[in-house]
Amino acid sequence: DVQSSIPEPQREAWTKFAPQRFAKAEDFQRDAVRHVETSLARSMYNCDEAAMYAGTALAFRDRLVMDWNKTQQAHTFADQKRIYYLSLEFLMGRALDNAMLNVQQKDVAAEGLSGLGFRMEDIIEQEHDAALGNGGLGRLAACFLDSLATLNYPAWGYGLRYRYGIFKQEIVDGYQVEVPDYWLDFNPWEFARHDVTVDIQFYGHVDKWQDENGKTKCSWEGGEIVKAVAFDVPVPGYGTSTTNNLRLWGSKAASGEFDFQKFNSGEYESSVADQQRAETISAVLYPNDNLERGKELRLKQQYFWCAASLSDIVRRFKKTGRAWKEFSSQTAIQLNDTHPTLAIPELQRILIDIEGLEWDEAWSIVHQTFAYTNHTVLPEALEKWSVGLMQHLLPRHLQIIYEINLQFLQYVERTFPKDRDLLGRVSIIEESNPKMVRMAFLAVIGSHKVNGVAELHSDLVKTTILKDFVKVYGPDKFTNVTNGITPRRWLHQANPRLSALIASKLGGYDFLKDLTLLNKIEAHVDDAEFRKEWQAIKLANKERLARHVHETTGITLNPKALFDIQVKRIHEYKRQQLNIFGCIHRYLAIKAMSAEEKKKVVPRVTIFGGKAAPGYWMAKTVIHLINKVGDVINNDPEVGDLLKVVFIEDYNVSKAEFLVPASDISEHISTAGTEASGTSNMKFVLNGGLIIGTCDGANIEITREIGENNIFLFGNLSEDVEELRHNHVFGTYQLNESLAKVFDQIQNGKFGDASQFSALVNAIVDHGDFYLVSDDFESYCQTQDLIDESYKNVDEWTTKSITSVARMGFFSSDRCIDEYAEVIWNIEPVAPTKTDFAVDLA
Ligand code: B1H
Ligand code: IMP
Repeated sequence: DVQSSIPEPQREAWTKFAPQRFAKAEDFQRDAVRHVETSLARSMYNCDEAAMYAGTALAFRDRLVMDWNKTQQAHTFADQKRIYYLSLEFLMGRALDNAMLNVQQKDVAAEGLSGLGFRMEDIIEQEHDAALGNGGLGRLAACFLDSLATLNYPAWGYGLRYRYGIFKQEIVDGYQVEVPDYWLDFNPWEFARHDVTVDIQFYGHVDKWQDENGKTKCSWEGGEIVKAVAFDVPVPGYGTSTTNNLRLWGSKAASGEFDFQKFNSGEYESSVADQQRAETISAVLYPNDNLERGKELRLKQQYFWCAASLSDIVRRFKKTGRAWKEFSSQTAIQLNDTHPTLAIPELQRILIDIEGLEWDEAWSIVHQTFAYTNHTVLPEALEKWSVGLMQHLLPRHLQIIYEINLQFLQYVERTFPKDRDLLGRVSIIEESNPKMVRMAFLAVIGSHKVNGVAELHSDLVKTTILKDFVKVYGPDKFTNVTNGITPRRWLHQANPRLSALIASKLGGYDFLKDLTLLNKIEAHVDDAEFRKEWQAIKLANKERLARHVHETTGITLNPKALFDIQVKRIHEYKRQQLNIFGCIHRYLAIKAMSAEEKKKVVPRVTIFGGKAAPGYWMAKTVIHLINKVGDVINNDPEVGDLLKVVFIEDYNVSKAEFLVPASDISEHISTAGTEASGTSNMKFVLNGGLIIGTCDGANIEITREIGENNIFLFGNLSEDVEELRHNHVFGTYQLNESLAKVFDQIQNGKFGDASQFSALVNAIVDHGDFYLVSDDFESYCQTQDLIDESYKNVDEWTTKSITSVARMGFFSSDRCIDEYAEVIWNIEPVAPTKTDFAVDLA
């Protein structure tokens, strides 16, 4: 066998010279200094913070890589079923802090850095975020990778190596301006595998012929080839040596660097054109959240990434020498939304056209292998591709999709012979002009399980967009896995002082691996010292945020004020407009107050942050309004400390890490039934903030866990939405009175040129108020008043805060991944190797 094929003396040398764990600060210093000198060619005379970040990252990378190699070997030897998580987005954020904490060597490094004249916080700040995602969907994928490694599952992520992640947002005169995010200048966390490449085909045509047995065969011929190159990123688990792999594909021209013939004949520009065309595929992340826009380059990205990943997965399976019928008991592939749905016809194509399996045998392997997670029921986000575009780009796949559809529809017809309309409703092909391929339907048909991401959402999936498929397949194919978040990044890393306080009461950090242990802090809810420290931590986190706001905007915040935060992508369904209208309402109320009345007001700071998709004009208008309202309120001497409105530029994962611990209240106020889950709601509560929210997404389960006394719910319910919308269009609907006064101010030019904001107002007044802002406004404002009252009672507030944190154990992504592993993937962990390298195993 492979293991015993290495002779003993070689084995000894490898073991002896492999990098060791840092036993003391000096060990860390030795490696960091060596890397600054030899990897960067710098010296102590020009070692700035950026250089010391690089030295630190490389010193830790050495440890990670040792564990990574061992893990990959162990997983290969274990020969167990693996899970492959296909996601077009991985919103990883920074890696160094996470790596230091996961291998439990941050203290040693901090001491070492201080001896070298640097502060840990400054070094961590040097790192560029890996922002290969839009929002919740991409960050969920990142939390899942953390949990998969922590729980020792044999798992790989597959994604695209975008040269440009989500754009950087600048606010200029109150408007969003997008700046490209080139993040690869120095990225110590990726390993280019120039030897791991896959040729990916596009366009061309399909040849049909009869083989020697008279069987009809198809092959995809011609077109163009682009090369996929693997870039691997190590993903360390917490307190385990397991370090999994995230493989990101970069694109480059298949035919070497550029066309020498053209170059030599003087056509310099066109000689590089092919190369540039190829590299364009992985150049940039599409910046849309919950919105689909049928662009050819996006479809190319999707196929490029699916085909490269499947080729890699199939290659790895074939190395085991197993029979094809074992493929799905060795391989689980999770589709993160419909973006990787082309993997379904691609695997079918590989099996029938290349490996020579029969259709039925291949299809049973395919649909046993895949499972599909739906993340949205918003119609504008459901992917459809025109048949014409697919015919042009992927002619063989379109044929296979038609065949899948035919067989499916024949089955439906046999099973429900009387329901003729059903066929049209469940067909993968929408008979519109132009005809469209409905990717969600293909994903459902090609998967053995379909899940939503919170209970209400999973119910809505079954009763709305996939209702007919429940009829066809029965309810068991559909399930719920409520989202979760990693407590390593979102508590331990983001809020180290709170994590330490909890650890002091629980006798250690075991809760970071089993978050349900948090419930034990409820026993300390009356402990005066504990409560004092709890409050002091929140205040310190708010002071840190206030310093950031002062440094970046010049606005002075009172850290004792109630900090109210809404940070997430800007979207009409998330209703930042409701929040900013609420701020104007509050402002008008303060302006109307006597000096005596003002004394009773709870000072409030309302903080917004988030990006609008560059082409989403209404969302950009919301950003503009927030900034203009902030200008007026923040500079009104009659208001002073009582209200501040701040927009934080360029919200990203790293900013979330210091915003989340600084909230008293956070807002999760989507129109009921529109937010599939939300995950920042979980992050805020885990850090001792309370929530104002609608009965939507995971808010409902958070309420069930923490108790309805500990959350501020308001607004209409999802079952009422349809009728309310109908009333706007056909009923005798009256605009809410307070909201009408807010609109008067906007229209009078109080916040600058009124015409700039008319679309926002008209959407509510004239165009049916689809997101029901007016319907929920009264209830929203009343609930905000209730929050003020509650905040005045510091003791009561602190009790709510502690109790809520204690009851958040359910929302760990570890629980979530264990559910996927058991219910959907049927995979088991692989025991971590005992190594001398990074982590001491108990
Ligand atoms: C979510 C998306 C999404 N749902 C299309 N859908 C995209 C759809 O680039 N696109 O075309 C990008 C993203 N993102 C979010 O997923 C939900 O809105 C959240 O409620 C949920 O918490 C999150 C994770 O499940
Ligand atoms: P792949 O599955 O061929 O892509 O290999 C991924 C990783 O698994 C390699 O980098 C090795 O660390 C490990 N690996 C691959 N093949 C073997 C093997 O035969 N024995 C032990 N480890 C292996």
